Amino acid sequence: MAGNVVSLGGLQVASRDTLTKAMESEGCSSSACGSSDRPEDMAPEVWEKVKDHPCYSEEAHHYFARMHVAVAPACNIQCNYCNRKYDCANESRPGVVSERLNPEAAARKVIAVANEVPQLSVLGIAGPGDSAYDWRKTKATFQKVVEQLPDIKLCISTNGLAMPDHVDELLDMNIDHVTLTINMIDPEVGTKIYPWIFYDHRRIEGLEASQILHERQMQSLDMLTERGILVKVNSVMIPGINDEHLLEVNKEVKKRGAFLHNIMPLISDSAHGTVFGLDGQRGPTAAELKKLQDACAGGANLMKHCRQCRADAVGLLGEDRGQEFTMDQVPEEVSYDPSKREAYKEWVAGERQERRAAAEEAKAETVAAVANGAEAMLVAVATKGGGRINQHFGHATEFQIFEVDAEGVRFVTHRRCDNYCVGGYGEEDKLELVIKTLEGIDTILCAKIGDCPREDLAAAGIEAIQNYAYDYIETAVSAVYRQKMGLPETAAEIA
Ligand code: CLF
Ligand code: SF4
Repeated sequence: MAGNVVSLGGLQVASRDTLTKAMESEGCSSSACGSSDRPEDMAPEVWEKVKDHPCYSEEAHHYFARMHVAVAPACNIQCNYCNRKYDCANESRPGVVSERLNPEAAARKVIAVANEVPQLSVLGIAGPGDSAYDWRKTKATFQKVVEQLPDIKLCISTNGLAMPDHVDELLDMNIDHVTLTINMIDPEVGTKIYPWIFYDHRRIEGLEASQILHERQMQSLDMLTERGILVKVNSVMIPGINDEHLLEVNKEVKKRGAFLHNIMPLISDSAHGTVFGLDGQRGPTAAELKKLQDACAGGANLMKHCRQCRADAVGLLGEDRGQEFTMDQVPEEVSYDPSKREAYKEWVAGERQERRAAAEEAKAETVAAVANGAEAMLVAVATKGGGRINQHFGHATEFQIFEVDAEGVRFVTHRRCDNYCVGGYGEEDKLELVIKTLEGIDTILCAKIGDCPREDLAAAGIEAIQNYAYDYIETAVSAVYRQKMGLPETAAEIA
């Protein structure tokens, strides 16, 4: 690496400020989160494992990217929300098909991405079937990748049925992160989700299938946590089937040492051809999901920044650069050049300190200013990553939602919407969709917005503000809140 010079997609930059600007222009489309996951909240060895993992650390997902390679097509169970034509819906957006790869091609692709995407820190295998059942391919892929890229974190997602057979190999391979999909701890509930499993060389149906699956999932969780492997539990929230039951799941996985619990909404569509889709089983509303998440307070820590990505996703969470790296674009011969990733890591180390300090300051100022009590407010933010307000309103495909009140500023969720701005001009119907998506939101912070959409938003009761362009999110949210609530705005006024 030559000094601090970094090239992001061909753009040469030389300092942290310049690199910040580079992220702004290079499409680091991430999003913001705010719950507590700072180094002081956990043991140093755990922080070491999560600090650069975009799914395990909300803070890290501002800065770091994951990529998935779809190398594991076989699966040993049937979920009613899955159609085998598509990818494993346990950790992928349902109805999406990925480019299936053999381990050799996958390793080439990973190296090509590492050369171009400096934010890359994690390689995950999340399908298209089950990574632990199709273990031979999963393992071969990881082995080939670490030969060239020893510092990449390895991560798998599995339904857990085959996991106990491979836990010790995970340790040998330095795999620190495993996602288990656990939708029930009561096999009776499981019968409504899983029609059959394939286990011990036979197909098993009904209650027995769910009983075995449950036992193996609990065994997996225990074995992994006993060995210090960080387990994230994914649960698909299915209204009327396991929605209330997930509270019990949350308590149980906490008891057994899960690091995070990610409650994902069922995405159900008859076009996907799944049992649930064809039966008209609906997914939860945003309000139902939030209610369940709120009810889980005090249980296992919740992940709220999941994007239900594809089994071949590439990039920061919330962006998908997979189409830039299809195999026809990956060279036959590729060798790893560490310079971009190393320079980027160096930059992030300083930048995240600054951002953390800014967020702490914003929190302290908000808490001090609001001591006399004030209502909570929801603020939507358009961001491309780095914890800053750095996206044009018209380019946002999702908004980060922050809540601010007497407790400070915190990320609560994200809301997806279609891309309002197509080819540089706005489309009225898409703006209507954005307005609908932002129901209940008082203010939007973005880097820039045109007069027309600003007026339409105002007519819907939403104020769009661009004065805080490129500021840290928490700092800006706190300032807007104090302004709107008529609270002291400067440290001197607060004192
Ligand atoms: Fe992939 Fe999953 Fe590893 Fe992340 S995704 S295998 S833990 S590297 Fe992340 Fe994507 Fe949500 Fe998964 S946002 S679907 S939680
Ligand atoms: Fe589909 Fe994944 Fe369930 Fe297997 S584990 S049936 S691939 S959703």
